[in-house]
Amino acid sequence: MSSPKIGLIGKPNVGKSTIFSALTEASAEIANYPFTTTKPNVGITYFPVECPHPLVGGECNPREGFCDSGKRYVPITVIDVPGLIEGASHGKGMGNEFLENVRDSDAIILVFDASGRTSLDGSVLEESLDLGTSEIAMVRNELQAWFSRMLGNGWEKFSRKADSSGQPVVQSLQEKLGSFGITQGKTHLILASAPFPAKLALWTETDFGDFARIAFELVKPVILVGNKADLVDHPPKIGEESRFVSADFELAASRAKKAGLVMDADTSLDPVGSLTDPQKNAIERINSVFSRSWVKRLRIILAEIVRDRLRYIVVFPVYDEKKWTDKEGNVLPDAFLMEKGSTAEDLAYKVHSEIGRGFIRAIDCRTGMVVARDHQLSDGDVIKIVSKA
Ligand SMILES: Nc1nc2c(ncn2[C@@H]2O[C@H](COP(=O)(O)OP(=O)(O)OP(=O)(O)O)[C@@H](O)[C@H]2O)c(=O)[nH]1
Ligand SMILES: [Mg+2]
Repeated sequence: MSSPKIGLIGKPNVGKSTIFSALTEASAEIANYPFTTTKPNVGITYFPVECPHPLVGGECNPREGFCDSGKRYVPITVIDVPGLIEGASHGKGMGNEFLENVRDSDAIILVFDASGRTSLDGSVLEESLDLGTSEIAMVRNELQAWFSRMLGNGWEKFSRKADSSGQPVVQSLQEKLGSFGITQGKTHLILASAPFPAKLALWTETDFGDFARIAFELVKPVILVGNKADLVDHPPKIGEESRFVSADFELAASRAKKAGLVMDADTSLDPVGSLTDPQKNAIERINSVFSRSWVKRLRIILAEIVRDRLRYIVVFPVYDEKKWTDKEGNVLPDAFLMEKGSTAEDLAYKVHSEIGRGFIRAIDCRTGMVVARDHQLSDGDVIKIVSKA
């Protein structure tokens, strides 16, 4: 099953790999110089949702992720991309290749340095410079320029064929956009947001650029995260919505939790048992950063991305509508994150394209009611699909 994907991008040395390591169990190389990461790191983080298993008694048997104290932890893939510099979209610093790794990301976290202690190419600065706005603009430009170039690649031949085929523009564009994880519905949304020429052969660089800009606004959200908040007393002003974190301290917190030294609540760490003085001091320092009103925890940001920006709900497909199991008797084996507004038929296709094609009806297992293919799913639904397949 393909889990949602979130890509981490930003200039070198801002702490992308530190965020990656704090979010996932994977270890990535972290160091205080640019281009530490030379190959993308891919790892899994988990998003907690309410598990409905108490309603059928016993435990559940997740195929992916796990269940703990009534919370089902649904996997999300995180991709840590090597640092991007100006010109990356044209291949500078291998940027082109790196950006390929976020091609089908559902959302992108643009990490910038909130402390202003790294230059645009990632070298460490002696004094703090207010670079937030320019580094965000640089990374965003590179991302959009890369997407726009990918879109425009081989356009002449593509557009000639598409225009003469007589099929709707959305459908033709799908050939190009499918690999970016952009569905037809989303393409519609982008096309409706600006006056794109009806004939594809008339599209120019400006149209590719507009399409890319709108794509990253509407369907592949870019979330700004300012890191190294521990190094400054106030958040920098960057003139648009942003969240601030301290990945170093997040990583320390996740290690302390793993070592059983603390319980990790939303804003603070509570020591467990008796700790040494250095351990107590370290926890105090971490708590003093996490308690700042403008500093956010990574997992809260993750929840905001999944719930508010991607607008995902969780749906549990099952085979047996009474026992909520698959054919082998596993209770609630799957938990899918799907966009709000998804239908019973969308779920059928997500389970398997054959199941989707053979869709007959679905059953809402919580109520026992039969629902039609265009029935919109709700958060926490347990659904049986009846299919010819
Ligand atoms: N003070 C402070 N330092 C941090 C924080 N996060 C990361 N760092 C430090 O910043 C340096 C770069 O961190 P990395 O995670 O390797 O940065 P990166 O963005 O992955 O860098 P590249 O792979 O070179 O693009 C390391 O020395 C980290 O320890 C933070 O929240 N606070
Ligand atoms: Mg790195």
